[in-house]
Amino acid sequence: MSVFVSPPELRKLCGHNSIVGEPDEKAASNLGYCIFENHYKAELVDEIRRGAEALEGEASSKFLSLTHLRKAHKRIPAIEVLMHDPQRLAFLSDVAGCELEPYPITTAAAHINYYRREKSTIDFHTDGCAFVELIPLTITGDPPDSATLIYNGSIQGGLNAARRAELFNSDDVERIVQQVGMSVLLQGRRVLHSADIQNDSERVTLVLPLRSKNEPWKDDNTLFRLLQDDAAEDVVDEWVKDVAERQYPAFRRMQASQTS
Ligand SMILES: O=C(O)CCC(=O)C(=O)O
Ligand SMILES: [Fe+2]
Repeated sequence: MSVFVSPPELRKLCGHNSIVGEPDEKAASNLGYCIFENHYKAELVDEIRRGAEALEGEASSKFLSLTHLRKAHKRIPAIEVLMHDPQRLAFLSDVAGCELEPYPITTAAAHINYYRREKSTIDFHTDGCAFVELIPLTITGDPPDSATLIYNGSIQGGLNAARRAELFNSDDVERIVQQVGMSVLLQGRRVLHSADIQNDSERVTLVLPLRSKNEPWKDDNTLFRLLQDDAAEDVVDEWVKDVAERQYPAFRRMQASQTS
């Protein structure tokens, strides 16, 4: 990143919202979403864009009707560079209001979503990981028009409305218009959301999951959920190790600090 904007200043420059309603103890912070100019190096993003185009044939569609390429950082080395950029992580942590780290489960640590004409984008859902950074790589259309849809209400209420097919046109849905060069940081685990394309638009997006370093148990990626996308041999050992060696010890430390 070439420019660093401090979060209070950033909040003046960009859309920013907090999780609405009652205090949410399951959330890792009170950020709902924030949209901001990302200033990532053009050469790095170009390399990622070229890799994403070249690998589209290998994307698969299983869970949530989403066509995506998983563990994209293992296929496109430039993604790995961006994921671990300390300046990026410091900036996103400030925006989120808690220290963030890249998501540690390889199959779920970076993916590329392909939204193509006449294909579904992604069903309304909450994420398994606590936060995602959405980085659009290409948006085409006449004029280009693609958005992340955020339901401004309870997750269960939104899911019930989605089941009745009432959600896409609801006044309770906020439309965050995506633009290349901008990122959206979203606490997608605690906010019901989806994606939309209009005017024959198409969008290819790099999705970089993150979580709270201090509260890694705030994570909804059960093994059951991961198995809806991943083969057992690709995910079981890493998931068990993470829960046993990171998530649970961190939870116990938090409990101990509350009783001492
Ligand atoms: O691309 C978007 O607008 C949303 C993507 C998303 O929700 C996801 O990948 O989990
Ligand atoms: Fe999501």
